[in-house]
Amino acid sequence: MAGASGLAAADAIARRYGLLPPDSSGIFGAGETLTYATQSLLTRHAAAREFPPSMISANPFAVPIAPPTDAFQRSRAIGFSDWQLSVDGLVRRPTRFSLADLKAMPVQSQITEVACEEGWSYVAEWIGTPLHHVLREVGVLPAARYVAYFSVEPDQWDSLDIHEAFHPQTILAMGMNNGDLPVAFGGPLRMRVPLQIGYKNIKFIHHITVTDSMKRYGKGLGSASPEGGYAWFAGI
Ligand SMILES: Nc1nc2c(c(=O)[nH]1)N[C@H]1C(S)=C(S)[C@@H](COP(=O)(O)O)O[C@H]1N2
Ligand SMILES: [Mo]
Repeated sequence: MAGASGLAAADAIARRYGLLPPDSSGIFGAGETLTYATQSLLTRHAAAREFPPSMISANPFAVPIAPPTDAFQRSRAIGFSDWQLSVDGLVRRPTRFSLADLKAMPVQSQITEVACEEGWSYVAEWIGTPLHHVLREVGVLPAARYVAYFSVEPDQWDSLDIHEAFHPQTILAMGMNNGDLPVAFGGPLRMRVPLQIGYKNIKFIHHITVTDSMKRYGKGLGSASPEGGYAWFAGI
């Protein structure tokens, strides 16, 4: 009973502060709301741990990916010179960026950990453009609440709330450990979210959309993960 009324109170507070995650209904909904609301209030201004170069993993493990499509292979053969990131939705200036456009923006390097929900992790240096630079470039409209991002790999997509999207450590990674980002690790363009668990770090990003609701995407739970039983909010 105490647990149930605690969850009800958490739900009421979360609603008041606009802290309901997209997967807040359903069996685990109250628990997801409690986790998201408390953690996002705590971590909104927090930073993921950054490591010294001596901590970079010698043998980082890449989760095996589905065989890239023919279109991906053709792009790879020309050094991804035709790769496009389209950014649209609740923005003033929908824009298509090439990798060269992104590299011309301010670039950040971070040595952070990727942690998979299955229990392993590794530390690497990630080099890329902070997502907030891209979002400022396109001009996010005030109604925006989420930023959804999509891979060229089918069914690989996720979203962040607007605070996480503007977090200084959320970057569009194009480099890893002083080289180009290898395809196995999501090259040429990967969402790198060190404050969230591995599966939010989607590889081969080609589309970003800014929205006020995640209801229109997939089953409306905010990402592909809750459709498979994992939480949308996966803060660490
Ligand atoms: N496009 C795409 N992105 C993906 C995945 C995937 O299968 N396809 N796997 C995710 C999962 S479950 C994890 S834990 C991390 C693994 O990152 P790594 O391959 O760099 O270890 O990538 C995430 N991003
Ligand atoms: Mo994972």
